[in-house]
Amino acid sequence: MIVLKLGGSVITDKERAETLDGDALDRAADAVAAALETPSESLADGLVVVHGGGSFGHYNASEHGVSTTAGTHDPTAIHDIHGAMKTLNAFVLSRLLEREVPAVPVHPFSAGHRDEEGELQLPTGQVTTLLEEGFVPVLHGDVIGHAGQGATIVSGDELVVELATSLEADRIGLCSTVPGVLDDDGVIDRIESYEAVEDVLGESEATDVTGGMAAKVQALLALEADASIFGLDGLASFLDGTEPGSTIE
Ligand code: IP8
Repeated sequence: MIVLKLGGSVITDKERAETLDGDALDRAADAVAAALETPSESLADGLVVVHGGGSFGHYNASEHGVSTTAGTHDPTAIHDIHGAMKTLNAFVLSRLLEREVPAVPVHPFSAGHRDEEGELQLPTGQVTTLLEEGFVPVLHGDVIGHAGQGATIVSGDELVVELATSLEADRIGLCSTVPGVLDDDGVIDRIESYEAVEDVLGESEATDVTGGMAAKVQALLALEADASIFGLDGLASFLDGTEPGSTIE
């Protein structure tokens, strides 16, 4: 099976609070729908989609001073952040449903937590059951209960890592605003270690409480399965079984 992340910056306008990039989301939904119509081998056991926050979660999170480590006990902050993410999730679901993709929501706030060490604990029984029943579960970066901290942010990237590990994903795809991890010569085809790319990895410029490309690459390197980072132009070919963009081994 495939775990696919649609970056928040891809499907939203990250410069303007709570603004969807409808055209980009349509293109992503078209690619997913087309791939599911004639599934490649790695799609035979299903697809889990995770989307990030973009302008829907990060503004609320930074307004309330909440990050992956700085928590809140303010229920209003939790409602604001979770509410924004549910709004974006509803947009993603409806664009997929319009194309007859059997997409259903799984909200991390109600499914998991962080323990005292800050480790994400995410039971996945609902996701596997939904997959086996032919659905496409759609999760998203969220706010989540955190022992000793109230609630903190869980990024879509963390969810991807957790899901890929516990569901033993065959392939992992991160659809990003860039065509891959870039150095001066363009897209880096294969990445085998963090040290090899450390110098070229920058931080995300727009409001982002969960870290940029460096954090993504580090997390993906730790995974058993190969992961690909690619732009929207590469999504259809990734779902068809090729490795566009950068492959993190
Ligand atoms: O965009 C974070 O998810 P990400 C979501 O995948 C929130 O980092 C609520 C800020």
